[in-house]
Amino acid sequence: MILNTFKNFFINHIQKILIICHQNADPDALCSAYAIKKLVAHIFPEIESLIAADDISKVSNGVLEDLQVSLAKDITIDMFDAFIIVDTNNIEQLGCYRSVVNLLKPILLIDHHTPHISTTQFTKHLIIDEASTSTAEIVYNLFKEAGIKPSQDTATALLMGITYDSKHFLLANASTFRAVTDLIDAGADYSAVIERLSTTMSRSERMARLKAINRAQIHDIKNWLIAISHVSSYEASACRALIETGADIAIVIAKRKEEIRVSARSTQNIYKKTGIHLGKLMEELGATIEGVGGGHSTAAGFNGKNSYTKVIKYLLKIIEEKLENAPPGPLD
Ligand SMILES: [Mn+2]
Repeated sequence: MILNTFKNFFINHIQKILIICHQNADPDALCSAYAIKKLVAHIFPEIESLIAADDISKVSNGVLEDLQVSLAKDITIDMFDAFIIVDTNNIEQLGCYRSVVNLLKPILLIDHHTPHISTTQFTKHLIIDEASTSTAEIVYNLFKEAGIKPSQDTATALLMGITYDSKHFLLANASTFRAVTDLIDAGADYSAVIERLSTTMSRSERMARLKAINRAQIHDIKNWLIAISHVSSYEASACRALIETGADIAIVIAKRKEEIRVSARSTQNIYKKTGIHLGKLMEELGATIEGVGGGHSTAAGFNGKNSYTKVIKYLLKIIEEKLENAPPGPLD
């Protein structure tokens, strides 16, 4: 019962509480903090609560405007009796607020990440659900257990956090959707959420993506589509754009003076069927051409000094070799 943990925390004589988000706070952190503030006001109306973050992300700036809430300014942490830390699995991520752990005051942690060992050492007040795709979903569950229907604004905030952190429901599970329908029933404005979260890309990033698509060379190797392109910046975003557009593997190179940066992305499908591991591919590139490469199975990068054509030639050769004994790509 997470509500018990929440209520027990307030047994401490608390008059003023600070709700702290991680550095570069994203919409999940900010919206969760906002909804917690509302929940505290509902259950413990005598307690004053403020929200703080060292800084917030660009999209979160718009979210703050939507919620018409401001972050605490000109505060010192010893003004508060207790702290709630949201969406943060590592105290270093609190930035200028990381010293709250040294005050020996009550701290409640609400999060959906696997907690870092250093984090669980300083408090026993933990509401952690790693199965949840967002912290906002956990906060929604607090409202639900308390039998409190969130206001329209709070419901919209929670839906915003859930939508953002579940990557627009790519990572959602049954409880995510249950939360979503409840929140929409409570008046959450889904179209406002989508509009707020989809206007996050800068013009220069959109331009880089469009140029990457325009310049892409497409290699059809055993029906697998390999797209290779170049931009001057936003190479990772350009890779994602090529994958979203239909490539099985996307490689985008950014040339910067003496240096080149290579970003690579692939679909889960080609990784599962062919075993091509981009992190290893980039490591191999680093062993052959001056530079350092590495990463994950479907997302990797390389930084080096060599020429653009040499890198492309090498990567294509390796991919071709690896696909030789692999099953072909899907045909419609
Ligand atoms: Mn989160």
